[in-house]
Amino acid sequence: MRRALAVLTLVVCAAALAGCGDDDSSGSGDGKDLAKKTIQVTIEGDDVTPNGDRVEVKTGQPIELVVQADAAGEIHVHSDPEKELEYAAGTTTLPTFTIDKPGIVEVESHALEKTIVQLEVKK
Ligand SMILES: [Cu+2]
Repeated sequence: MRRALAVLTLVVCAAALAGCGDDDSSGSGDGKDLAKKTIQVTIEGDDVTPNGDRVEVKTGQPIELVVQADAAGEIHVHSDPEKELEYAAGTTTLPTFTIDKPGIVEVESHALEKTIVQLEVKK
């Protein structure tokens, strides 16, 4: 399972060059050495896992949502600016994003009216 996900991540990175392997880019330096935080999300009917759990991340840390769903839908990230990330039926690795401000950022499914995770963003 774990190995399969690692392979999947590599494939996605190869396909979407942006956002991956930018170690030598001239970024702000904030979050540069932070490991990517991958959050597995499962959506089946009206059930969402995780279901409102707190997940600690750091400002600037790359966050990746891997969604396994029985139907296509959309995830809403209450960051600033907000993000709407679409997923397909099956397994979808959503584009990696970062959050620059400390605070609580809710990740929701509006269609299901559920909070998936609350990102607890710390400096
Ligand atoms: Cu929302």
